[in-house]
Amino acid sequence: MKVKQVDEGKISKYILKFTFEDWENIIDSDVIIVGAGPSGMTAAYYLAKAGLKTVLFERRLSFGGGIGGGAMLFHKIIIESPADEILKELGIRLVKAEEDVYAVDTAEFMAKLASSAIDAGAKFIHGITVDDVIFREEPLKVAGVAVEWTATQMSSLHVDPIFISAKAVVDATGHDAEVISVASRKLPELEISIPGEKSAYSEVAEQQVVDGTGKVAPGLYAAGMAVCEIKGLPRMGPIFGAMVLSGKKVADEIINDIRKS
Ligand code: 48F
Repeated sequence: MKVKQVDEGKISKYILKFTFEDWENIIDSDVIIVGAGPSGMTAAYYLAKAGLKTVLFERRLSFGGGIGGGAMLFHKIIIESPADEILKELGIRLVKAEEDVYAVDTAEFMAKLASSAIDAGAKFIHGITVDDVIFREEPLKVAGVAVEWTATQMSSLHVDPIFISAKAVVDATGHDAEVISVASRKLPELEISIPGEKSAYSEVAEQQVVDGTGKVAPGLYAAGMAVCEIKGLPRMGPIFGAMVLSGKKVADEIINDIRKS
């Protein structure tokens, strides 16, 4: 076997060339999703599948958010109907625990959800933290986000971000609802109040998260555990049906809103 010789200069040149091609393309996106947890990746899958230019920014260098940790590091999570239909669509194997209740391997769930969203056309970029939104007046709306390298944030260096525009921004950042929290604090005119998440009550929390998913302000949407934080709902622990159903619901609402506009 003869291995093609590529020198360091070319390696660097191609990395920069194709990275900047991607960045130029995403600078004006249809949808920005913040967070590669179960709700964000499910939303990315359905949005990209509908043909929308979808970029997902993830603070960490990995996929999955809270999936990988399973339940107290045990490598299974629970899925209930009708979320099992979404997992089956993505080729994720389920083991039946009882009628309409299944156990799923965390590694398979993360990997196949990420790969389905990427195959559908969503662009995932890791190591990026979203630390603010862009807004417009008349009409008042969220029009994108400010992004910074996570490494720069961790260093506390004073570095300005760059901005990415979009018709819709999805906060899928999990328990802290980071994007909506910053918008609520810096843009009181959006009138977003944040009561904070409640302690666990799994039986009711799943339905309430799905019901509460959607638009928070013009251009700004909530999915997954961010919904609990901004609506004062209980947490539910390692049952994830509502996370994927929330991701699908927010995607459907955005597809509808963008097609109407
Ligand atoms: O926390 P996470 O998995 O969010 P989710 O989709 O799912 C929640 C469940 O995992 C679990 C649960 C279910 O019962 O309680 O916790 O709501 O994933 C959120 C992702 O967002 C990233 C973070 O690293 C994680 O991977 N993230 C958080 N803040 C930012 C961010 C930010 N400001 N910029 C970029 N990424």
